[in-house]
Amino acid sequence: LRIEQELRRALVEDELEVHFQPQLALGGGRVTGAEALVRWRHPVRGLIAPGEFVPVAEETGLVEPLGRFVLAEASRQAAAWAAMGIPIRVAVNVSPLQFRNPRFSEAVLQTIREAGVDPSRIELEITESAAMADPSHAARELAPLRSAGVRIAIDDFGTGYSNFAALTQLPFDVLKIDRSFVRDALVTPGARVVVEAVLGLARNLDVETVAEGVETEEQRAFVTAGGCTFGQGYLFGRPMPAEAFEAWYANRL
Ligand code: G
Ligand code: G
Ligand code: MN
Ligand code: NA
Repeated sequence: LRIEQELRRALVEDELEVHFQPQLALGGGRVTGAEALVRWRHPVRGLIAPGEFVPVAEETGLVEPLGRFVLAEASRQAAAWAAMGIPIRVAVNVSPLQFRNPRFSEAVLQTIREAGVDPSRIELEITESAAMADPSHAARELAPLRSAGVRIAIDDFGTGYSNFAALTQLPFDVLKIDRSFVRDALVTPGARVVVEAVLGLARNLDVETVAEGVETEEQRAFVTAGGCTFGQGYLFGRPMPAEAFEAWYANRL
């Protein structure tokens, strides 16, 4: 209960902040995007990771304002970066609960419009399990977003139970291979098979791929050889505040 009240206060008093983790084209190494990851700058406890408070937000009806805050902040940042000569996309996580809203796409498009960002700079990450919980709802909500130019990524792919027939009916642009498979790909045959299968599926569906959690040169080489489009992970860069991201970006040029 206490954490719920504190989270309400955090939303009002600007204690939440958004960090950005780089995404690179595996062929060539160009920085193409960043994933927005929320953190709570708690006055006493310091920086709190989303795993500790996003579930609380989901249980207490705070996930709507939280999601709106992160999307608005990510949109504002993407527009500012484009104006500064950092022309990258920003990917935003969507809570499964938020996605269930029958007005989801409407609300998202309104926030993006208010931020004045080109919708093609925004990518929404819907988890595989949220997308597959109700494939016809997912198709209905994703279509207008995609028509407006927003990119759609399926997050944590490989961890859910995909109905492949339904998946092929979904309008999306990119599959994000869950980091557990990338981590284990060079260790366990099962994980390697999953990574190769997802890359093959994406190729056949003509969608792009992001390998998450790339930590080593060997993992980078493995997913690159398999034809993965983008990489994200500590090997390239950790999630960083916007100003640190700008310094990191400038350093690479
Ligand atoms: O940021 P971290 O590396 O600790 O992220 C942990 C988890 O929290 C990830 O699964 C990520 O998808 C989730 N997460 C991070 N930021 C957000 C957010 O803004 N909204 C939602 N719903 N989940 C987020
Ligand atoms: O579930 P989601 O895809 O949104 O996950 C993003 C999470 O993955 C964030 O918590 C981020 O900090 C974490 N992450 C990103 N890169 C790496 C990495 O290379 N290794 C590990 N262990 N975690 C990572
Ligand atoms: Mn994500
Ligand atoms: Na993921």
